[in-house]
Parts: sequence; structure tokens; C-alpha cells
Amino acid sequence: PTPYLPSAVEPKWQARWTERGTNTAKLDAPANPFYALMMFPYPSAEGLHVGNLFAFTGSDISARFHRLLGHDVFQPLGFDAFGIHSENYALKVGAHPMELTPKNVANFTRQLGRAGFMVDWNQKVDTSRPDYYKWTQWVFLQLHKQGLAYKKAAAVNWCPTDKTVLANEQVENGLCERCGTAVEQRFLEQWFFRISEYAPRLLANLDWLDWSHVTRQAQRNWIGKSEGAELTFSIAGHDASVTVFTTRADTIYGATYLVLAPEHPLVGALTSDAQRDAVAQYVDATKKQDLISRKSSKEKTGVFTGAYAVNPATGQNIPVWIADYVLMEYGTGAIMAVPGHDERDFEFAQVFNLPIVRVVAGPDDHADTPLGDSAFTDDEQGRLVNSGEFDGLAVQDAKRTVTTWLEGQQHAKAVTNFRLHDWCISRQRYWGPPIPIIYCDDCGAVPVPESQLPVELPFIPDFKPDDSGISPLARHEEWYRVPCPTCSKPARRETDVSDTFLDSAWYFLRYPSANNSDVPFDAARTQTWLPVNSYIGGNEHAVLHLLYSRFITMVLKDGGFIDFEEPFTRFRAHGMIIREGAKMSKSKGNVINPDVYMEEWGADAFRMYLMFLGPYEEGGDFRDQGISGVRRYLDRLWTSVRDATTEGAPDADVLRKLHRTIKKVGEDTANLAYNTAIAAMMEYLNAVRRSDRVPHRDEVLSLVQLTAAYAPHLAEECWEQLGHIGSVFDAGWPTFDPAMLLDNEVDLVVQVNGKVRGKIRVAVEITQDAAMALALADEGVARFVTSEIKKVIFVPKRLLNIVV
Ligand code: ANZ
Ligand code: ZN
Repeated sequence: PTPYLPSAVEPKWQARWTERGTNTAKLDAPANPFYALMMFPYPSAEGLHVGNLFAFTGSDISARFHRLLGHDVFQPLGFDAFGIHSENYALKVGAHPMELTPKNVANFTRQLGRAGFMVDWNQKVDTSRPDYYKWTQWVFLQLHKQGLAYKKAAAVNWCPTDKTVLANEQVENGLCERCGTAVEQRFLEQWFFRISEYAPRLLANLDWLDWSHVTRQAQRNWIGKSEGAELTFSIAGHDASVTVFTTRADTIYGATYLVLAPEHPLVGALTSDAQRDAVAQYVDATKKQDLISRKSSKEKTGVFTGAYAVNPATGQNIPVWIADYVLMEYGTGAIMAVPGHDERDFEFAQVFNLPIVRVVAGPDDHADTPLGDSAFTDDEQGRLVNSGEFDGLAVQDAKRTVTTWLEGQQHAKAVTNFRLHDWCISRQRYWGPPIPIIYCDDCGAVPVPESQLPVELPFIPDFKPDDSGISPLARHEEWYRVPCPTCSKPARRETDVSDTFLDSAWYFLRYPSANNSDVPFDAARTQTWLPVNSYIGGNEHAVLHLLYSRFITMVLKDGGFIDFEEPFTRFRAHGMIIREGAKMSKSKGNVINPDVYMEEWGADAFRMYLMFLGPYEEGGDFRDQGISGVRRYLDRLWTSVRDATTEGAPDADVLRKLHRTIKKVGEDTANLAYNTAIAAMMEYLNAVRRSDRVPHRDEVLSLVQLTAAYAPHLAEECWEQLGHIGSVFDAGWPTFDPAMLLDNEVDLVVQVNGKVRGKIRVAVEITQDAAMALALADEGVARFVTSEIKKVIFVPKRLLNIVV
């Protein structure tokens, strides 16, 4: 008898799948299309790490399961090969990304094949290839055409280590999400996408998307809806007025000063001669600051401008200050300061001795209760005081009442603000798609005509970024000097490249049309396959990639290119594999090389083991020990199939268990509860092989189908052994008979003299005599039956009490 040898079985089936086109999707006219998408990897290392494999295996099981359910599944994969990840890796190993990336891609592809994923490799994308990024540039041009791409000089996040601008989403607590360096602020000309215009739509759709709860919540927080009002303050002795954004219009009587961001455009005009030097100095100092210290709760600083605003409620003149705790990018870049009820304003007023007035009182306070040493910020229970005709109103009502009152005097406008900023998409790096714009002295910023795409990224040896804030491409005149597409005068290409996140914001549209060089995505194929039915990936992309993809999809819908606005009907975030309580990383030296494991145990065992580590959506701890248990299951399944007999009939109890197992594995697999599905299969196989009995063919046939999504090579081989010609993945999912699920066994509690001494599993209809015999055969019970039995109390399905 042949033992189970993954090293023979796995290559055999991988070759078969290729020969037979088993994994090739029926892209045109599928009966029942199902687009299963997994987040594509950055090929920014020599090979896949175990985290990639964990993520992909979970997606692959889901895709294979849907195929078994009878869908025409399309599961493509590709490489997010452009961008800083790959470029930094090239820099680290001293190679050129244009030479290194194809090698990495080749190795990734080999490993992915080795792991047995059901990937349709005919439809591969590689974002760094001109046949792909031609269309990334096309996407840029569509945004430009719709007025959604614009260039402005702005304070932007600059990572001094990566030497590039970062999007807000790439900054975590003031640190670069990639390298952890403190991010600086720089003032640079940058390209932006108007994602902020889409904030209301991006937020509203979250209510109905079938997405992981954590992911939706992360997006909601990031979009950051804030309802309030813009209030306008006239400036005494000036024509100018200052508009502030507040969520607490109710506190207007307590506004004792205004604060402008140091970058506010009115600062120059409002500053008095006496204050000019101090203000200029402070503005300069703010420019040099990085974002973390600006947003941190350090000692408040600021300078008086010399100007006074008029509080429309009290009629009083209140001083206008500038301070770095007010940010230009949010609201209107100006606030009314209410030190009595806002913590930051309170601290500021204390430092500079500005008046602090109570205008909201809690249930236990009155109008004159002193504020003590902090602001009173409760807006749930508070009522207005010291607020003229509004005294006594509850805060929540007063917000509206006061706004309406000020609206009547043209001093207010109700507005909704979003924290979401426009997306800064230009990067002063080399390894990305050149932004398709040409600057002409006469014609301005001219989009490259679509017929001239792609704007190819040239091979340049000096691709290293530097501190200058300009892209390495700007060192290559021979590349950027081109005629203006409109007037043919000498002009200059944009030398920045676009953000990697633009590459990945539309790749799912490309897969079904990956080989079409005429259009970015074919209309009919897109109609058939999109939106994506099931998307699985890491939650680290909750606010980056996933938000950008939704935005670009909406833009393309508005441009009339597609007829849906949400790209991913269902999204599930997978968990992470950790090792010894730590996230795996090269620096910690706890990285697992998947090749070594697949070599020793087989890809099927490794796949199944990864899924057995914990709930897929939570992840788990990688331990070296557990894999042998999973391998033993596969060995036993192999021998069970090999030894299975067709003689006689299957065992009734085993059959009942089989039906329960089919139900459970189906439900669990659908819910990505792969670990419990595997446990159920193992338990079932134990029942099949109890006391080393010879299994009946009908007892193992369905188990092969249940195992198929998890251990595809072994399942194919077993399926063949059981006499089938085609792939197990075309065999369908076994059905269970609901009648077989009814439990006909119960646990009977056994007592001796009223004390519980054991539990026996019995048929529901068991007789008292038979139950007694079983009970006495149980050692735990028999030990206590030392003298003559006086009486037996038998409650069917519940209890057997032996009195001695
Ligand atoms: C007066 C006030 C009174 C405020 C009060 C709060 C409490 P969210 O909820 O995040 O939208 N603010 C507005 N623009 C700002 C900016 N550019 N930089 C710094 N702070 C700014 O916060 C809105 C509140 O944050 C606004 O409401 C404003 O302070 C402040 F008892 O106005 B409030
Ligand atoms: Zn021109």
C-alpha cells in the first residue's frame, strides 16, 4: 500500500490543474459568476512570508468552497509591484527595482503555485508594468477631467527617512507608518484628489455594505463627520470678518477670544504694527514644527494679533490670537475660543490670562458655580446660563436654537464638516507611474493625451531619493523635456510619480480584462464580474486601500464608465499570525520560511495547519508542534480512502455523524470559521476509524469533498482513487439529510445513592436493563456499587440512580 507522499501528490495535481485548465475561470458567459478576490501582495521581499500564506489560504478556501457550491469562481492574483515598499527593498539590497521586481515576482509566483492556490494565472496584473500603469495614468486623467485632481502648495507630511510626502493615512500618531520616523511638515506643490467631496457618500454606504464591523467603524472614524456651524465675527475697525467652525454654537456667550491658525490667510491683514514682529516670529516657528508636537497636548503657545472681533451675542470686543493648536486643514482654520467649556481653550486662557466665563451649568451647578481648574465639557446634561434669552435651554437644543438665531442675523450657517482630507497622491520617488501632466509656459498644466499613454518610466541608474523634495526623474532632462501636447513649444513633464495606493485603487477592475490592451476594463466583462463578491484582506488597509478603492469606483461611476459605486459587496478582514506573542518580523528573527514547512509536511498540511491556528478573522499563535496533528489527519484520510470497502453497508451511527459534519463544515466554511470546520472533520474521521474498523466507501467519499477546499491536492488524489475522472472541485458540495441530524443518542446521568458517578452515551430508546448493563460496565460507577443493589430508579433520556 502506498503511503501518503505530498512530494508526489502535490506536483502531480499542480501539473494536472495547469494541463486541464482547472483553475481557469469561464470569463465569458458564466452561468453563475463569483468573483473571489484576495489582496495582492507587495513583492518587496525575496518571497512570501507566512502571513501572506495565512491570508491567501483563507481566501483560497472561500473561493474553492464557492466553486464546490456550484459557482463559476474567478480568483485572480497579481502583484502590487510599484511603490515605496518595492523601491525601499531594492535600495536595501542594492539592486535596481526595474531588475529586481521581476525576479521577486517570479519567486512569489513559484511559491504561490507550490501552495496550491486556485488562481487563474491567465489574468495576472503587475502594477509596475506599462500595460497596467498605462491605465493607472488613464484613471488619473479621468479624475483630472472631472475636476477632481488639482495641484496646490500645501503643508504636507514629509518623511525624512523615506524622503517623500505621505498621505495623512500613512501617518500614524505623527510617525511614518512604514519606517516609524517622526513626520515633518513641508510646504510643497502637490497633486491632490478631491476625496473629501465624496465624504458623505463614502460614509452613507457603510450602513449597508456587508463588511467586517471593525473595518466599517475604522472608515467611519476616519471620515469623521462633525455637525456644527460656521459663525462669522466682524473685526472692529476692519472690513474683514473671521469665520470659525464650531460644534458648540450654544456656547457663543462664553466666546472670550478668537484663535486663527498661524497659516490663516487673514493673519497678515489683521495684525497691528505693534504686534507684527511677534506674529511673524511665531508664524515662522510654527512652520518648522512637525505634526506630532503640533497636535500633542504640550504647553499652549500663541501671540495676540492686535485685532479685536465683535462677539455677536454679547456685543463685546474680544481679542484675536494666533496659536498652533488651531490647524489650518480643519474647518475654517479659525475657532471661537470658549475656555469655560473647551479644555484646550481653557489651558490657553490660563497661560495668557484671558477671561473664562461659565455659560453651561450641570445639574448640580448654578450660574455662578466656579469652574475650578478645568473646563466643564459635559454637553449631555448641561443647561445654558449667563446666555441672555437662552438661559435654561438644554445644550443639545441650544445648539440649534442659537444657530438659527445667528442665522437670522447673517452670522451663522449650519455646516457638516468631515475630518477626511483630500488625498495627496504625488510622490517624489522613482518607482511609480509618472503623473501624466506636461507643463507649458503658455498652456499651463496640460494632461497627456490618452493616445500618448503610457508615459513610460525610464530606466535611470540614479533612482535614489534625496532630501531636495523633488523626484529623481527631475535630474533627467532628456526625459522630462518634451513638446507641449497643445502648442508644441518646449515644455516639461511632471516628474513626480503617483502614490502606490492609486495603483491598487482600481486593480480589481483590471483582472477580468487583464489582457485587453484597448481599454482599462472591458464593459461586458465588468458587467458580468463586478462588483467583487467576496474580498478578503488585512484590516491594516481599512482606511487606506479600501477607502481609496471605494472613492475611485465612485468617480468611475460618475464618469459613466461603470454602473455600480461600491467595488466590494462583501469584505472580511483576516487576523494575524503571531509568534511567541510577537508580530513576526525579520528584525525579531522569528520569521517562518513557508518553503521549509511545505517541504517537510506538504503544502496541504501547511495550509490546513495555518487555518487550524485560530479563528481566521482573529489569527493565532504559530507553534511548531501542532502541524503533526493536522498531517496525521491527512495521513488517516489517505489510508481510509485506500482501505475503504464497498462491501456491506455504512455504519448507521457513522452516517448520522457524517450528515452532522457536512452541515457543520458547510456553515463554518461559509463563515470563515475554518478552525472549527477542521476540528469537525477530524472528529468525524475519528468516528470512522474507531477501533480501527475498515471504513465503508460511502463514509469517506463526502469527507474527501469536505476536505477539498482545505487540502486540495490530497483531495484530488483521493477522489481519483475513489474512481472519479474529473476534478473534485467540479463534483459539488455534498448535501445532508435533515432527518439524519436528529439526535438519537443522549447522555444519561448515572448516580449511586443519589450521587453523580458517571455519564453514559445511550440510544434514546434504551431499556432500563440495557442501561444498567452499560452503567455497571463503567468503572467510575462500578467502583461505588460494592454491595447488593436495592433499588433502581430509571428516568428515560435523563437519569439512572442505583441504590445500594
Ligand atoms: C467652540 C467650542 C466650544 C468648541 C466648546 C468645542 C467646545 P470636532 O468635533 O472634531 O469637529 N475646532 C474647530 N476647528 C478647529 C481647527 N481648525 N483646529 C483646532 N480646533 C478646531 O471639533 C470641533 C471643535 O474643535 C470646534 O468646536 C472648535 O472648538 C474646534 F465648549 O468651538 B469648538
Ligand atoms: Zn503649450
